[in-house]
Amino acid sequence: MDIDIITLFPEAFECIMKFGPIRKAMESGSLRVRFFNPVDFAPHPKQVDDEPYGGGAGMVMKPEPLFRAISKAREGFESSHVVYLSPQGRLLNQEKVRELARREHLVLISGRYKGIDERIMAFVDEEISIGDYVLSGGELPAMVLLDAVARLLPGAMSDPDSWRTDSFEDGLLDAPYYTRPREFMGMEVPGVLLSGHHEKIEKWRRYQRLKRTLLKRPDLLKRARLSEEDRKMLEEIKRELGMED
Ligand code: 4GT
Repeated sequence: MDIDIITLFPEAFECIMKFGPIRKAMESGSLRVRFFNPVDFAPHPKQVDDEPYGGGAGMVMKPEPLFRAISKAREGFESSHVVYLSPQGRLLNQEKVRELARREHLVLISGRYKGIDERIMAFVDEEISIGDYVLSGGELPAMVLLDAVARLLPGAMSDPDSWRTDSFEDGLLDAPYYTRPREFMGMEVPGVLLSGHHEKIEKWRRYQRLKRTLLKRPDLLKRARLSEEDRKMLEEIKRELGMED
């Protein structure tokens, strides 16, 4: 897929392009990333921001350079999905990430200052937020989205099956993990993980995922894909924890 990023600070993305899933997806040919700087689309004197109408503190990104950058990015694509990263957007989750990863072309707009001129929203398909907090620019949110999408593309992961057990893949949190040594500061690795009994290990992991989700993010259980066996296990966990309702 193709991801184009509209930003005043393309250099900010350098560190994440050098390693990890984004680099791997690019090397394997499943991801192309380009940058469009509104400064390059601004007429003289290359002004990309201006004072807000109505007054008030801070500057606003001017519409023309943004529009011209979006139009340039869209050239040659049949369908482009334009995303503006902003605190006003819908919260990003793994379901949305999966949906975006299926697109042919994403255009991500990273804002600065107080944000972009509202009239640019006429050319935006979707507004996405990465959480309920304010950042000084949309670059970090675009990097978060880029990383989350890239790791789902073919060739991005050294172990391509690894995503199957990710948190959220079926709406549950991930199970706990342990590695060597068997005993650390008096704490033992759960015996079942050393048993070599695959069925028991899978069952233990499922149990742990359900228990963790119930305790840490019960809100997720409402939307999780649960089998009949999962529901039974969940009832058992609630009984053990004295959480019967
Ligand atoms: C937070 C988020 C975001 C910002 C978020 C426009 C100028 C918005 C600064 C930008 N802060 N962008 N996407 N929570 N700040 O996703």
